[in-house]
Amino acid sequence: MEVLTTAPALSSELMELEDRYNAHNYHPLPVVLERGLGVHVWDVEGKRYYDFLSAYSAVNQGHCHPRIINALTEQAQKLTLTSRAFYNNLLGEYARFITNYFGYDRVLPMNTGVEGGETALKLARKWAYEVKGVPANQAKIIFVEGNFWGRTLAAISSSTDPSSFKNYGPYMPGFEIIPYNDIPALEKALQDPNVAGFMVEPIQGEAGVFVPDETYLPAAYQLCRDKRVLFIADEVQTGIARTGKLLCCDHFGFKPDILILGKALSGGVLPVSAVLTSDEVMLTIKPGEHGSTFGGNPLACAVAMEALKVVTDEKLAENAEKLGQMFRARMTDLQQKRPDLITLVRGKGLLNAVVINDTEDSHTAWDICLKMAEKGLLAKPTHGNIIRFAPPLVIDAFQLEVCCDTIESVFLSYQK
Ligand code: IF1
Repeated sequence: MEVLTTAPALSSELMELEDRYNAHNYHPLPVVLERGLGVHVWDVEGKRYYDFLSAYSAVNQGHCHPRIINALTEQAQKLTLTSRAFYNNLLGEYARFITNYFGYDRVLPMNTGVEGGETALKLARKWAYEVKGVPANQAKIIFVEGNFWGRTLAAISSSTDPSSFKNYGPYMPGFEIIPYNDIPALEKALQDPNVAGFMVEPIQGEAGVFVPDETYLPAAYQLCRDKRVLFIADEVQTGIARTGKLLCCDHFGFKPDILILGKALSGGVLPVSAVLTSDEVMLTIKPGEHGSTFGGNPLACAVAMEALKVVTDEKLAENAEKLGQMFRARMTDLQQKRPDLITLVRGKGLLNAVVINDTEDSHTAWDICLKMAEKGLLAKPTHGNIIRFAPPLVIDAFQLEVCCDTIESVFLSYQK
């Protein structure tokens, strides 16, 4: 990993320390952060940045939200973990709260987003065998090209990105991958009576904030209804108000059969994920047939309830909708000033991306992110030539204008 020669001593020293002793499974921007509050983070030299990545949409409520931190610290001094070998006093309250909040019969609490995905797929397979009547070990799951739902062997078995799956084989059987945003392809795949579920991100985050046609998701949902296939929405990144509604699927007026949440479910304070679905699906898993040491721990319950209350109380979805429109208007204006540099702007709510007019392997997007970092704004390219912009949803109009001015100044002065 190259380290900026101009990086201040302490940052350089800490980057080299991580480089020496940590796995090299990431290529971070050369910024060493040590504090965060709201829309801001500070590096070890005390420089302040606007955070336009939000830990991949895990800090929608802003860094270290006081109410969420308070919920964490209060519960942490009472009881953090019992395992599910015993009841605890918060899981029942949390389960009632979150199922009412999203409108589902039941929740299965897990920790990371990918565990949520794995849980959703196990539920879909079990439901297929025990309710739909699919023959043993014949259940199929349909995924779309460009999906990303984590790093486990099952998750990378459904990936079309070599950096996710290369040299990790053999892969999970029973997975079929079809083009995204393509209803005829889904119609064809659902001719197979053994299909248990269709798992899809309403907007593809990692692939580069791909927003499908407005008709795609509702049409896909209807096809699943017609063929008695479970529509599984991976809202780990698009959920929790990120796209201008509580759930991205809310833009299209249907409720997924299985909903997967993670990231901002805890406000970025600790790993909390959840799978929500109906009694018919959820109760196919019997005692001892699935679980996790930390799943449903009282600390996570306390934090997640407060994190969700903050989303409602601070009207974060409404703010994301309004400021997202402002942001895309500013970026579209910028695209017209620099059509040589910006191909297009796309997104929904405060999940947006600027596609750079260069090849995936070019360093243009990276260089632009380095220059934005120098000017106090943190963003990171995804897939080489796409820069994702996703600030915490607590950002206000003034701050957003200031950040758009920063982004504009970097793009207008950038020479390839
Ligand atoms: C990395 C980005 C990647 C997700 C969706 C499930 C998960 C994720 C839609 C799994 C996780 C993270 C993982 C992190 C980078 C980031 C990411 F899209 F957000 F940018 F990689 F694609 N569903 N996304 O986005 O959740 O198990 O990580 O809690 O692995 O590099 P997790």
